[in-house]
Amino acid sequence: MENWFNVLGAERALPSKADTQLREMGFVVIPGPIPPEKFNSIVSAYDLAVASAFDADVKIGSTSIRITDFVNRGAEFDAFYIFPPLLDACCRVIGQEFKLSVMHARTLMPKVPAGALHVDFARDAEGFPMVGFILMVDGFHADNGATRFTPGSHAWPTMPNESTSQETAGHATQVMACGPAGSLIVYNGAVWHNHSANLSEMPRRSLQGAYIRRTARSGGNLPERMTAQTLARISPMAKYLLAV
Ligand SMILES: O=C(O)CCC(=O)C(=O)O
Repeated sequence: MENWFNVLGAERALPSKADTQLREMGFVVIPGPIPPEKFNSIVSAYDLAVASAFDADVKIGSTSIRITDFVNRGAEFDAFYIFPPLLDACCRVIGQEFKLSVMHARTLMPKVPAGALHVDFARDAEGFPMVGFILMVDGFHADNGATRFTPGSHAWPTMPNESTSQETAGHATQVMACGPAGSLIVYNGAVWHNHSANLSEMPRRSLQGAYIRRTARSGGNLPERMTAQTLARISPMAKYLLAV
């Protein structure tokens, strides 16, 4: 069997400038795998997949709607979780064998406040346990809820104070991850982050996922949910990344 961790790590697909930013700031915005002229088909597929999801897979929160399991919602979404620069980032940040934990849609509703800063997975004795990615289905701008990050905070020993982090929405050290539709945010799961306020009248659509250590438990029972249709379509490398 192929040693995929070594294969992926050897490719060095993340440009060195992006690698430096990810290492120093804890996040980076890079062009995603689908070129702008073809991206409309992704937007249509997203809307269709969201509209046709069963209620059990839809979580409506106070600021956003989340729909689980985008591994099994169409071939259009396959390119995102096997994107070589993202996998290279996982090799570098996680530093050991990893797997996809979740991939879901998140639509931030119009006219909602910023979310409190948080970390997804704090650093531990083994290092950084998670790499997240956010595909901008709509362009992310300063006024439509772009993800906000506190640069360098993945290396801090402290955690964001959930009770005050809401007030830091406009703090000077905050950086908004903005970009045109199709851009991909890659971030270290230990960096302080959340969405900013969506002041616009429009929803902010995104596809989000997380890679974790291979020894950790996947979120959302990902291996159990795999459909025969998806398994017939995806590559051996994709199966390795999904741990199926
Ligand atoms: O939707 C966003 O901009 C932020 C997402 C986030 O904070 C998370 O998934 O942990």
